Amino acid sequence: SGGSSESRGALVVLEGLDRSGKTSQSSRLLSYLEGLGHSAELWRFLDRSTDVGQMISSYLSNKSQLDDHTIHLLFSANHWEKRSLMETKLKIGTTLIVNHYFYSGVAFSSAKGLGVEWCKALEVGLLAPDLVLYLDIQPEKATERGGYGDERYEQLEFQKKVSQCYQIVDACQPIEDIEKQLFVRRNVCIKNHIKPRSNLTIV
Ligand code: 2DT
Repeated sequence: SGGSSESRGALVVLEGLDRSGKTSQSSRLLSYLEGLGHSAELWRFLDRSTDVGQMISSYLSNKSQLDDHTIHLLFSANHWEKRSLMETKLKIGTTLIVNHYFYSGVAFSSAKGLGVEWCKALEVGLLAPDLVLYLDIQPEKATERGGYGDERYEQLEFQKKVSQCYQIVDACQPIEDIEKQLFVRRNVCIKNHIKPRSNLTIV
């Protein structure tokens, strides 16, 4: 809905485990785009600037306990509360480079045993990315990179589960099965310039 395809910014998402290099790569991508004269911003989820973000932050740093469904709902709320600003920025031509989005929501929560469909359902209606870059790293390798902090999710055993929950699609399956698994399908153009080919779409 809305936003002319010529002028809008692109929604680019970087996904991957902790210490997979999202922050380094996203800031390089930002400089690159700015160097080309694009208007671009770096975002991240969780977004700690809101009340909801603060609740999640305190959960992650073990200052509060929350039921797994509850924390999933909060992460989802954190995506939803940023939706309209995200849409506004994209429509005025700003490209958003976002570290973690609902793919993480689904991967981290389903790694705890929540149903994938239940997790996904809450994200339906959010803006679909134009491009998702998944930085693939073995969880063991990631720990060697300067180690984790003390946040709740920064533990090897848990990260291993999460890495299995990110849905990397096996392209050798029957075509209908692959289609079912592709969470978001988009035509993407990222060469010298990021130029979305279509209007904003919705998950
Ligand atoms: P940092 O933003 O500090 O990397 O930590 N996560 C993220 C979820 O469990 N669900 C979500 O929906 C999102 C966006 C991934 C955020 C941590 O929270 C996890 C890392």
